[in-house]
Amino acid sequence: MKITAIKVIVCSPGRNFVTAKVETDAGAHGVGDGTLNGRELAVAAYLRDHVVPCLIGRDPRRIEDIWHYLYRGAYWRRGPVTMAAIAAIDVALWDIKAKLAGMPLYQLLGGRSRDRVLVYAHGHGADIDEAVDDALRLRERGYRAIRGQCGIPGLARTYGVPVDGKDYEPADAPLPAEHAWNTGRYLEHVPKLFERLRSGLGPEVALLHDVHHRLTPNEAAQLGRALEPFRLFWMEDPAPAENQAAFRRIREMTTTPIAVGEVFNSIHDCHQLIAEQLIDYVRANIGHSGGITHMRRIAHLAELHHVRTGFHGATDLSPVTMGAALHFDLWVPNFGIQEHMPHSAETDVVFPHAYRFADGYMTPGEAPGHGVDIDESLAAKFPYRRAYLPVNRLEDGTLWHW
Ligand code: CS2
Ligand code: MG
Repeated sequence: MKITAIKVIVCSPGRNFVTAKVETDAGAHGVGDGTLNGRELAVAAYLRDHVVPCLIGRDPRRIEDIWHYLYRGAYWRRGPVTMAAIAAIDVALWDIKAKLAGMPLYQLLGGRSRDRVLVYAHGHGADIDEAVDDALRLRERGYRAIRGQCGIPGLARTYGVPVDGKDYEPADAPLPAEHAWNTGRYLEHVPKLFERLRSGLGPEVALLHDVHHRLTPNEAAQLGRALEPFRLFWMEDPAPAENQAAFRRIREMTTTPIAVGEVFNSIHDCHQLIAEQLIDYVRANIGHSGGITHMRRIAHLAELHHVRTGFHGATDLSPVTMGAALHFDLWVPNFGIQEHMPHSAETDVVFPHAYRFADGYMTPGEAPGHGVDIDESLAAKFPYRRAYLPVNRLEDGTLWHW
């Protein structure tokens, strides 16, 4: 059996996506997601120029060998562009293998460990009242886990809070917009939001919050302590994690659970965080961390140290990553939760998929493979547009973490 062609498709049905479609002489094709928000064309070029020519004629069933061929063979290991490109190929190959076996992917991984996948939704508002109303609406729609974000008085824009009826975090500016950040105001306000969310939603709803890397370890420890009375499911990305040992400070000071890892692309980015049990949830995901083959290693390492998965599932990961993630979530023994941020209607039609949401949970469907495809002719109607997320500056002009 041979790989006969690999198409690299870049489209923008609401936001940009990079998709690899691997074709074989056995009839079955597979689809993988290589989207890297704001750097999409770098992954597309990496795939087209450096990966596709090396794979034509190879046996698509040799997933492990192809993974190492692309990882070790590049000589230049790791990095978000390389690992997103490897993920796109890896997920497409798992899709093919499961289709050839006539099984949904979760069966090939080892079968179901659970019946359905708990997901969390994004609740937000310009102020606390709006955020609480939004969370109550999500609860009515069935969600049992809700992330809370709200505007901070004195700051024109805050991460996770959409304005002007736009989609959340649109990444729509042809050059990055600049926002202002003030840590003191943020630390003062967020505990008030969670006091209201906990009293408004009751004790059962799981509450989450994303700090988006903006605090120092000591400030993160302060926030974690202030949030303890509201029993969060997790506090996400409380500080930048390039320095993994820095999380010891946060860990020692607070019992609020910690989730980190949406910007990670390799097991080495989280090895110390996991091995020292400095976090509770690892957010590395299939699309950015080398596909199913590599994510399986991260999950197994995490299992040894009581760390559970909490896949990043923002809409800058395509429905292909969502489909593959839900199969993985249904199987992986140390599953924690899955982020669910519904895609736009245009994205959903370009990527027909078998997964479904009901009653606060998702299921990947029973279609052979990962159950997500791309409609190429429809995708061609949505050409790439350059689009960036914003950056942050402190009020004195210093560039900060966004
Ligand atoms: C976020 C992401 O979903 C999340 O938790 O942190 O929306 C993140 O900002 C984007 O994926 C960046 O591309
Ligand atoms: Mg996040």
